[in-house]
Amino acid sequence: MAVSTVKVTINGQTYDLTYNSHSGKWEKAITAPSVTSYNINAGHYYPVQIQAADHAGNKTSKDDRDKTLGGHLRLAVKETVKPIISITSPSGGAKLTTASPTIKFQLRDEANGSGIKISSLSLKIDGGASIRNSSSGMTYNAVSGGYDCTYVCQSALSEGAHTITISIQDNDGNTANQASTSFNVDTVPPALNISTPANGFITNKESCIVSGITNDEVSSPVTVTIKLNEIDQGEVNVNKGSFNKSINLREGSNTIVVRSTDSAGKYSEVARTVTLDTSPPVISNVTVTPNPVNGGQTFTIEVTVSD
Ligand SMILES: [Ca+2]
Ligand SMILES: [Ca+2]
Repeated sequence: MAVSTVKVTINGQTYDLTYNSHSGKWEKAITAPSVTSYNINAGHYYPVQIQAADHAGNKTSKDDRDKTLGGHLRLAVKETVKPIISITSPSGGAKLTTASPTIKFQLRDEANGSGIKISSLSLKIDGGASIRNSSSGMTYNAVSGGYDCTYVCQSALSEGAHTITISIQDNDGNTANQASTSFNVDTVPPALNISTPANGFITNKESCIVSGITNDEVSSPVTVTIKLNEIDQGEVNVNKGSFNKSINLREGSNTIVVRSTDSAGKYSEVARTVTLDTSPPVISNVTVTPNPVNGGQTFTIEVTVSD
């Protein structure tokens, strides 16, 4: 008997195949479904069903569960859209005051995509060994379209510049454009040396020069503030680390606090106590004994002075 029709059904669409007398086969060129098969079932394929009928009205069908032909009736369809990596923290150029920073990033695949393959995650610090989704310090939470991830650096980073790079693939093997961010670790406050005044300085001049040298290894330039008796003395110019500023002391004891702050926010402070004394000593009494004194003899002079 002769075959009358052969049909194929994929993803709810049925197509008629045509007989090719050269090959003796039934065939058709079919446009694949636009959506990846990754999430269709556990096997990640579209089931294909074949139905054949003869002129007598007998029908037979085969599908993906068939013991012999089932393996050929599974159509894998892949999408080709790269997933996207967004590093949300730290921002580029950030100055971090911890040596064990927290890196936050998002992994997203497109709508109806195959989804993020979290086991393909690779995070590198300064081009070092890959840190994986299963690595200590890494957490990842499933969200719509992908994952929100957090990595807490497990060993202290050195002072200075570092770069994080992150790679990921989706379940269909599309590799995201690598994401990276560079930042500085700065755990050390600026060096600060006060040249003048010396601590405990006593003067009769109201005007006092506060001068010194400061700098920071990682996060120069620094800013300097001077407080006199807890009152800020205004802008302090710092030129290549050197600064000097004239301030006006009050009579008596004065407290000067100089603070140098780097651009990471770490600071050093030095305090000086300075005394302004503009009152001359007072001579209140003088005695000369004996007076008169005989020539060539000793006399004693006693002066009472207070300050
Ligand atoms: Ca994709
Ligand atoms: Ca610093």
